[in-house]
Amino acid sequence: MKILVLNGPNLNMLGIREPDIYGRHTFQDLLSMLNTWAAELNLEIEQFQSNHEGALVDKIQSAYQVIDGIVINPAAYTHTSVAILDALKAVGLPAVEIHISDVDSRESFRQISYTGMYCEKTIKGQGLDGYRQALVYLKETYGK
Ligand code: CA2
Repeated sequence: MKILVLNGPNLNMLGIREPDIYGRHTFQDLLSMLNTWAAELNLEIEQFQSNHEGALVDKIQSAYQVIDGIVINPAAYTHTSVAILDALKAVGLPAVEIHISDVDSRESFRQISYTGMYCEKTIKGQGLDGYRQALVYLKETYGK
């Protein structure tokens, strides 16, 4: 089973600022953890991070018919991007949205999710473990 793991803008800065919200692990730590979890779950993963909306749209489109599921933290684009929502709809793959922080207890603008309107599950406020939970969910629900 092949999973595309997508991270949106500024997540490459993890561990550098705002540790009270996003923790002390770096983005490189997250990439390593994802590789470890994927190996444990016998999943093949492709990882991609971009600060650019169109690059994320292109990557989602490239998953069409070659990827079995998507784990996405669209970061700030969660709250603004109809383009990413439409790309997810276009490829029609099972998708899980993840947020490291508990967006529901933050500013009101973070409580709107366009991308979540497509995703079948949203995991929030679980720290980096949320990514592992998303992989487990896709494996248990769609694993082959
Ligand atoms: O909680 C999450 O995972 C978010 O998707 C993170 C986004 C934020 O815009 C969403 O509302 C919730 C922000 C990612 C930026 O990450 C930073 C990392 C280090 C320092 C500052 C920001």
